[in-house]
Amino acid sequence: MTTMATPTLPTVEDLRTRALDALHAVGFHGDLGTPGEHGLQASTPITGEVLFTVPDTTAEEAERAIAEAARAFTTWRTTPAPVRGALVGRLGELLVAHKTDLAALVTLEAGKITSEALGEVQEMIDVCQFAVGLSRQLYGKTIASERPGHRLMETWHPLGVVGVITAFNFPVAVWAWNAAVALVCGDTVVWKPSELTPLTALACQALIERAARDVGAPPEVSRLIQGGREIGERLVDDPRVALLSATGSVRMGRQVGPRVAQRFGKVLLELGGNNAAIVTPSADLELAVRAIVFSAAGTAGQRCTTLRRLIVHSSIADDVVQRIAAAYRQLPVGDPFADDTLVGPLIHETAYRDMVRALEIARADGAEVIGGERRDVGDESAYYVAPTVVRMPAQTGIVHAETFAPILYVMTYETLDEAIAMNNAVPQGLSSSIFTLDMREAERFLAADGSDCGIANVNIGTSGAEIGGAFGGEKQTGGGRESGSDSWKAYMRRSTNTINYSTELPLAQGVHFG
Ligand code: UN1
Repeated sequence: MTTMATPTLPTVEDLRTRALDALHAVGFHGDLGTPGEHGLQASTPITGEVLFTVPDTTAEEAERAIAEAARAFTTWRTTPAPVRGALVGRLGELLVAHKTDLAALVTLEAGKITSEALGEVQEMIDVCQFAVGLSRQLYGKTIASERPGHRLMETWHPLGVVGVITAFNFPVAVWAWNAAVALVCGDTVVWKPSELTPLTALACQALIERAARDVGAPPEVSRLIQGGREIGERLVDDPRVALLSATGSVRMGRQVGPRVAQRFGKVLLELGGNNAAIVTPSADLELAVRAIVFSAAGTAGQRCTTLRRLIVHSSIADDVVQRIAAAYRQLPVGDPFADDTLVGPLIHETAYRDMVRALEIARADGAEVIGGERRDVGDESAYYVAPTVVRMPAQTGIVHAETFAPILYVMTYETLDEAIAMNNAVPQGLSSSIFTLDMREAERFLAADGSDCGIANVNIGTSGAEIGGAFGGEKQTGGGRESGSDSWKAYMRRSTNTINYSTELPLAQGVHFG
């Protein structure tokens, strides 16, 4: 027991009441079973207890959901895009009205502290607003034709049913990134959320159905299927699912990617990250440490974008480590609903075991481990840990793996080339940062021979991206891009059109035929 731990956790009755209040507020009035009944066990990492049982989707129901979405697509694709935007606009309004309800469910099921849970719902609102604007900006290009009296252009059309598989750690935002953009693009959506977060999924489904009713859109444009791997596999293998957007582990992506490719479906993969920040001697250390602590310890280290590796110039390494360790000692760990908590629980026992194992391997490799102990908060089935700084003699072994826990490995470098090489020397390629006040170093990091990641930042951490940019990463992260910029193109098909408005029939490339 430490002084920083929350002395008492809420009771399971408290948590059930919170969940029901939030679900009823968003308009969910379905049945929930009691713990232990057949179905998905909706548990909370706050106490490790099961709150309710959520019916899982049967094979027939999943088939019906995909069929309904496929049928709805036949009318949705020709509904004018700005009219489709109205549905997403209404969803955004409902999210504004129910921000705290949905955030409470995110805290309950994912264990996020309230501020981060609210931030996640804000991310949904942001992407809805972005998508509404996008609904009037699905532009194609007009291209100069080589033939007289001809026009060459590109038209973007809806793709079909988009299957969305999401992870526990962003249980609502990642659905919204996909659904908001897919829906304005004229696609319909079938969502398979993590089996760890079924209640937040029910709440989102209630909101999108309400939004559809309010604007007169067919509710079948967005369907929810809940269950384990077998239910997700239906989206993977069903030829009616034109695009499968899947967020999860590299292992999952390795299986899903080839299976969808086998049937010539499209995939959008958001897999693991192993994100690094370089801290150079010119860095504003006060700012850098604040950014590092949020990126490494926030969400208890359970974001894809979590900072996992710190590559510090040897001349400042001791100072940086001391500052981070001092900040970590001040971080309140405990009940994520409590106002002062900054680090909530790990999602489950397996996550805790993975963390313990990673630290054992690091120690065996000669690491110095600062922090990282389990915090006793009075409930043995909940897993609260102190964030840890792990000084590694070199970037070896376990540092190459993504462990979903608040572990920050620290390595030193001498030259910027070496630091960039270390940044890039892992199999994953999601996010990266450099802390420097030297513009040459910053530009070098962002250049073609700099960071190889999908996200490369200067003087901010690796996590907490805005929705306006395209989100995703390279290498084993899977190559997908979601949310802002021109990510919408992944949700549409491109048609190249050549129009001859002349009375002649010139052939391209100067070919004469008869
Ligand atoms: C994720 O961890 O799967 O950049 C998504 C961030 C958030 C999204 C993270 N906006 O940290």
